[in-house]
Formats: sequence, C-alpha cells, structure tokens
Amino acid sequence: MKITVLTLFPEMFSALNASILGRAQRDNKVEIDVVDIRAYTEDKHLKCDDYPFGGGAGMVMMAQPVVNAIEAVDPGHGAKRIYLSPKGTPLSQEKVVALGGEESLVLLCGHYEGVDQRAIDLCIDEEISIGDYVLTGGELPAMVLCDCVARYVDGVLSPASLVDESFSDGLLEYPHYTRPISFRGLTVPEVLRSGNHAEIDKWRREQALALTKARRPDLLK
Ligand code: 4GO
Repeated sequence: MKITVLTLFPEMFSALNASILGRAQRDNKVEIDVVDIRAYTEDKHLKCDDYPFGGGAGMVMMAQPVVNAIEAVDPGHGAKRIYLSPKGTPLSQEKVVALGGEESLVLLCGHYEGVDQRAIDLCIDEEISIGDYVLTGGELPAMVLCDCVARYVDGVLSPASLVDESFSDGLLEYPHYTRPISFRGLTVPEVLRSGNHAEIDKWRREQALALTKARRPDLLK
C-alpha cells in the first residue's frame, strides 16, 4: 500500500519511522511519502494561508497550493483522497479494515482554521474524524490513520495478531498477563496457568463481555 501525506509540517511524521510501521516501510509492505504542501505554492513569499472571508479568528489554508499538491501526487485520481477533520465520518475499525484493502491513499492535513472549502469540494473523496475533539492540525489524525490501516496490510502483522483484539468480535479485549506470576501482591489468574484451553477461552470470553458491559454497553446492542 502507498500512503501520501500532504502537510505543511512534514517533520512531524518522523514518528512513523519507529517500531512496526518503520519495519513495514523498510520491508516495502507500506510506502509512506510525506509531501510538503509549501513546495506547491505559487506565491513568491511561499505563503500558503490567508485571512478568512467573512472575518473571524485564525487563518485558512489556501486552495491553490493544496489543489496543486494533490494533483501533483495523484494526477490520475487513482488514490482514495481523505481529509482529516472533526466534521468527518467517525473512524471505525470496520472502516480501517476497508481502507487497508486500498492500493493508495492520499491524506490531506489541515492546520490553523482548516482548508479553503473549494480545495475539499474539488479534490477530496472522503472526510474522516478520529474522534469528537479538535486538534491544532490533521497531522496526528493522519498518523493515527497510517498506523491503524497499516496493521491490515498483508505481512505487516502476523495474522494471529488481528483475530483476538478489541473490536474484532465486537467486544473489548480480555486482559493480558506475562511473567512473573506474582507482582506487588497481584497474581496472574489461576485459569491462565492451567493449560486448559477450553477453560481459558471461556474465561477470556467472560472477561471481554464483562468489560464491554461496564465500559462500552453501546457495543453490545
Ligand atoms: C481532525 C483535524 C481534529 C480532527 C483536526 C479529528 N482536529 N477529530 N484539526 O479527526 C482543520 C484544521 C482540522 C485543524 C484540523
């Protein structure tokens, strides 16, 4: 999968070179290209933002550099183009799995008050929100999307890692334990050390159900 990120702050994306996503890129399972929108402005002072028509606080990212950047990285519109915004459709695990099957994504990151609506109307296929809160930019949501989508690209994780996790069966995941058996007076539940896999599966299912009922009853409906 290829993900092209368009941003005014490319230096923020160094986080994606660590850990599992770093390895996925080195192994050529995922290619993440971070492109500086400023490289596409036609303004002689390299300006990419301006005051909002109608007044109000803050600055708006100009349509020209954004549209030129998108058209330069995705000339035939082969990619699914996504704008990260609190106004977008809330991201779900189901959506993440679907995006994992795409050949290429373009992620547009707004900053300040956002992007001129005409750039969105002209170029964007889909607006996605990672949750009901406002951030200073779409960069962190874009990194969240890169991370959760890359997990579903073949070869990035072992297939077993994707079966028993939160949301995979519509429930929150059961708790995990590793050595030692006793830590600060808390011990690993006996059943997990019993070797009885039917009992272990039953315990984990009960734990997942109880946790989901307590914290996310909306998921049980
Ligand atoms: C996305 C972008 C929140 C989200 C953002 C979110 N805040 N909840 N801020 O996914 C336009 C300028 C949006 C700042 C950006």
